[in-house]
Amino acid sequence: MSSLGEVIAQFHREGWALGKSLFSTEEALAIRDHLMEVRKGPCLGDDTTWDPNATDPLRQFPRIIHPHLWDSVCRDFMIDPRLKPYLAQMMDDEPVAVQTMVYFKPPGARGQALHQDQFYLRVQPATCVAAWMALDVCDEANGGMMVVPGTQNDPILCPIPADTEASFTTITVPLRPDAEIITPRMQPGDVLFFNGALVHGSGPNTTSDRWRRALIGHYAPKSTQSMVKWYADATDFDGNELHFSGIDGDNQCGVFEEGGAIRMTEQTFAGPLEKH
Ligand SMILES: O=C(O)CCC(=O)C(=O)O
Repeated sequence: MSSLGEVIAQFHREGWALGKSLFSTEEALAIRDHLMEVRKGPCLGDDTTWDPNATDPLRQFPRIIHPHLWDSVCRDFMIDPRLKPYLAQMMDDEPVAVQTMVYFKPPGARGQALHQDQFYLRVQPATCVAAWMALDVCDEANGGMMVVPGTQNDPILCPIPADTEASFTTITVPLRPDAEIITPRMQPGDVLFFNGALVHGSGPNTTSDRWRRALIGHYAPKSTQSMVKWYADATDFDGNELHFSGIDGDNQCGVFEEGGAIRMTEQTFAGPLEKH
C-alpha cells in the first residue's frame, strides 16, 4: 500500500494516482454483488434503456448514473471517510461529492473513449477529481482504465469523433504524438484518483469471461464558484447537501497547433453536457 504522501505527490506530478487497497477486497466484492442485484432491472436516471435480451452487452448492463440519489451503498461509498484525506490534499480544499456512476462492462462490451471529465462538469475556477474504485481485477484485456499522464495541465480540448466499434461514447480527444497511455493494473478495492482535466477512458473488454465493474465518485472543491447545472447539487463528507451555481457550459476548447501548442477556440458542441 502506498503512503498518502506518495499518492498525493504522484497525483500532483502526473494527474493520477492509485490508492491501493483503500477498501478491502471483501467490501469491494460485496458492493459488486449488491450492484448486480440493482442492475437486474431498469434504474432511475438510466441513459441507456435496460434490455436483458439485447445483443449489446451494454444494453443488458448499462452504466448507472447518479445512483447515490437512491442507493445507500453508493451514497456511503461516495462520502466514505477514507476517501476524504486523499481528495482534500489533491484539491487543497474540502472536497464535496457531485456525481456517482457504476460501470459493468461485461465480456465483449465496448469501453468509453478517451475524454476529460471537465468537458462535462466545467468545475470553476479549479477542477473536479474522480475516485474510481475497481470491483474486479482490471487490466488492459478487460478494459481497465487508461490514463495519459501530464494532460491534467491541458485546457478542455475540442472533441473529435471516436471509434464507436470500441467506444459507446461518440467523441474523444486528440493526443500529442508522444503521449503515453498507461493502464494501471488494479485489484478490487483499489481506487484510481484522477484530475478532471486528465485524459482518460477505457477500451473494450476483450475477454470472454472476466467482467470489469467499477463504482465512481466525482468531487469538486468546496470553494467552487460554478459548474454545469446537472452536477450542481452536492453532498459534503458529513452528509450535508449544498448547491453550487449551475451553468449550461461554454463552447471554449483547445486545438493542437503544429509544434504541440494549444490554441483556444469556440466550438458548438452537439448535445447537452448532461451525462458523462
Ligand atoms: O469506467 C470507465 O470505463 C470510464 C469511466 C470514466 O471515464 C469516468 O469515471 O470518468
